[in-house]
Amino acid sequence: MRARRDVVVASFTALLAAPGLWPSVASAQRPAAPPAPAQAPSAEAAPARDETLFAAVAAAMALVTAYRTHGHLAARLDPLGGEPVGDPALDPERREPKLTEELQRLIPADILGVHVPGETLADVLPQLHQVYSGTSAYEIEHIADHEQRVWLRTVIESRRYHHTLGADDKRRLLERLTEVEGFERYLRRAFLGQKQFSIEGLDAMVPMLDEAIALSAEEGGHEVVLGMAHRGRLNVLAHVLGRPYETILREFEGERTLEAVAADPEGGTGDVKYHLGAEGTRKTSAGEITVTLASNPSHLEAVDPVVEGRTRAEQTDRATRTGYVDSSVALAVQIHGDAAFPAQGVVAETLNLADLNGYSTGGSLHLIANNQIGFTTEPADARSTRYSSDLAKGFDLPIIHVNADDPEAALSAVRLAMAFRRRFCTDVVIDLVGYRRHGHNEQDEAAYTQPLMAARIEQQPSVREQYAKTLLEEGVVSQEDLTAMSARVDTALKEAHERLKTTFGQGVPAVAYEGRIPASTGAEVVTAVSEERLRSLNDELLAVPEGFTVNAKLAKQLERRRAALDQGGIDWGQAEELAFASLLVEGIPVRLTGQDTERGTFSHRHLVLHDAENGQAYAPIQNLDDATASFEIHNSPLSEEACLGFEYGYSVAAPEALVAWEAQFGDFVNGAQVAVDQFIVSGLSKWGQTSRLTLLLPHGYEGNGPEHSSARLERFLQLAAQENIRIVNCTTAAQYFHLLRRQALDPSARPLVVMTPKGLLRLKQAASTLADLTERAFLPVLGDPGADSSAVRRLVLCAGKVYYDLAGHELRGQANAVAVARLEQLYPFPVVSYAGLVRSFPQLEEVIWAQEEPQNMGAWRAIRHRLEESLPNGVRLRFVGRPWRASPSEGYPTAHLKEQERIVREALTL
Ligand SMILES: Cc1ncc(C[n+]2csc(CCOP(=O)(O)OP(=O)(O)O)c2C)c(N)n1
Repeated sequence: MRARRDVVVASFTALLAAPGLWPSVASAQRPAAPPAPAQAPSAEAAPARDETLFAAVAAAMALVTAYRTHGHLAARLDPLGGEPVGDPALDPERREPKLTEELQRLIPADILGVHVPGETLADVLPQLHQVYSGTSAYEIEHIADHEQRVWLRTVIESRRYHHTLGADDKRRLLERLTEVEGFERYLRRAFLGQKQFSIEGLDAMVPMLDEAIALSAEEGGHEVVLGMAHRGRLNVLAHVLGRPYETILREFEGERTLEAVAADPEGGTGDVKYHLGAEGTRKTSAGEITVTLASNPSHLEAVDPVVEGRTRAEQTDRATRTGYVDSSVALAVQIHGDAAFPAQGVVAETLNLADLNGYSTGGSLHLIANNQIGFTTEPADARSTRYSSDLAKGFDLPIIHVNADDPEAALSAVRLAMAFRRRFCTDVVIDLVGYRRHGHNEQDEAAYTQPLMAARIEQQPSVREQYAKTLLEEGVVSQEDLTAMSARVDTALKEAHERLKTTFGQGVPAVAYEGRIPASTGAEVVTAVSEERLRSLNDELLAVPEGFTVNAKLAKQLERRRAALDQGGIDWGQAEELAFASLLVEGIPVRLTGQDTERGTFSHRHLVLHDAENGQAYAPIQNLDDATASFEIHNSPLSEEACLGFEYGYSVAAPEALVAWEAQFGDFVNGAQVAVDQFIVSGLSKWGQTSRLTLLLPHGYEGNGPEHSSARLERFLQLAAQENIRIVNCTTAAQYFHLLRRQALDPSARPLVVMTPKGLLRLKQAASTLADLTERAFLPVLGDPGADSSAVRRLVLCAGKVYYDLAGHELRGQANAVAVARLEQLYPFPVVSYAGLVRSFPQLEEVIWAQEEPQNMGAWRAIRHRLEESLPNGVRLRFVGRPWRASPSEGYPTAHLKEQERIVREALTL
């Protein structure tokens, strides 16, 4: 050990002597270095002074590293004056040797590799303190990428993005803060006690968003997509989106007078004012840019993936083969709550999407609106980490903390964040540390639970007041300017309010609501495709480039797809790819994602092939000669909520595209229940927002246990109303083909839930012929063509795979008086087709609804009244299926088989 240390000492003293190593240090200060010894001297022989110097420089370097790594612990981030915890590593006196001022003056800055100005450690130390422990602070040293770390250190220490504002910019900033504060104060005065979720304490957020938007426009962006919860949302709507004051005041008036109630989508419920989305156009020096605030449910952070999906859709050129993504054209901005960010799992799920091929938006800006409280819960009870932002460290993201009462520093934080994004296409987090001036909302009393904090806040001048004082002292504004500024804001609000009042009684224009969905496809949607086109697409889908080696086993399976067009046996995977391909040549883009979706969980799809020799991927469907639209296909990460939310966002922003998400097994979709409940099924009613998002939910009662059987059909049926979604369980490949095409081509867009099968993927009886694709359309009800209508006394109606269990059972041949039919579309319920089916059996005595699910699950409870409504007098309706159960199916295959047999026998036995 000792010998090694000696060598180090020797080489360091040699370094000290090297010419040019101390260029910026006056020779008087320069320590006299001994000539480099030819051989390493023993420790005893080395001059003690050099050893001290060596150790001092090492300590100085460690001190610099400590500032970079832990400087944030000493930063003045809390506007309420909370003392930073500090860190002993930042104290030069606690270093070994003590870095006294005298010693500090001996250590040249050059060898420390810092970018702050100064010649010695004594000069740079205060600068480092100001940079890393001022009203901004940085966490960057956890980042694994060396280039990013070095870049960040350089720009942070050289303050490249820390602009000092000119007088005009300062006045503009003060004006903005005056508007922000004036708006909140006016609302509170005019609508005492109504919820506004005031921004006060985090007012800087609005000019920060202004800055991000302006920078995005400068970089050539044409869209900024924002997602945020309640806090400060009205202020953002008014000032960032430019929604006229009147429209927001109308919402407040609507709470006390029906006269002013804003129009909801026809027949919809509407939503509270702090959930509504909006779109605005901002003029910037670089031109106009669209700003979209995504509609948002109460469920905190649920909007995060939606924002990402919307942004990705904006960035994607769907006229290219694979959907070329240009992340400079749109920026995603997610505003988080400090309690929600570390605690809601969807945040982590969404962060995990950031760098994935199928999901990246080239870096999102995250702004934690950190008011140091979550409702009444304090950080100590809200998270196990020091900062709200710590989760982001695991994703290697830079984190900028900034004191919300230093608005200029807050703008600098945005400039740095945007520069980082531009350079590295990576997410950045800004933790804006402020406070909450009032209770959680305007009906709460903060002093009940946080008496000390509330008392402290009462003493705290607002950021506008503080900034106005600074600008007064700097001579940038006069007292008269300040008075005029406030008066201007107040007058604008009063005038808007007066104008609004004059419109009361005139009615409010209704929000347009899209047409109702026809239960059947209707004449205008042609889903059949010509034989010629299908043949040529089929050939192209089976073609691979010269030299590409398809796995031999797979090649045999794929070859069957060639023969299937002539011999029949078009299976699910083939019908699906033909449907997609036919859409692409008609100019309809398709995006398909899900867990292991490229191959298909059940190895039935194989849209992406992998060269057996070199592993390279090739997707024939992305290379169709006549395709004029993109086909995006991606295996998703193992997330349901973020992935489904993302696709919802994408589908809303790309209404022309068929966007499909596939669950691994349909049952797992309930991991995304928030996305289903809060966006997919209710978005139309709440916000007038819908899409043609398609959920593929593979499942099957096949003895694989309660988590692989049902896909929870009942959940979707319970949520279906006012024709908000479509729910289908189709039983042939051709039905699936027509369904997909209808979903893409139907002029009235709605989300579609497809209860896709597992067992039917390869079942011969479920396969189709070419004629089924060239001639027919999707049929919501499939009758029983083999039945003798006049003999039928019982109609067994079912949905999905159980049909084949019934149709193929040994009892079926003996049950002449029984017809077995299929309800392929469960919602909207095909009233006319069902009534026609029932009427086609004149001797009918009973209808049995046969399902595999327990009686409290599946379709029964949702469609029972529909089944009854069309029954002729005297015809009974009966349920056959599993009894009421707390879990969807048996865990043991033998128990499953027994139960399955019982259901089929009961349904078929007269
Ligand atoms: C998923 C979810 N759980 C609970 C709530 C109820 N809730 C509304 S706001 C809030 C506190 C949020 O605190 P924070 O994230 O810090 O945002 P702030 O309100 O302080 O701006 C809670 C618990 C909710 N809206 N969503």
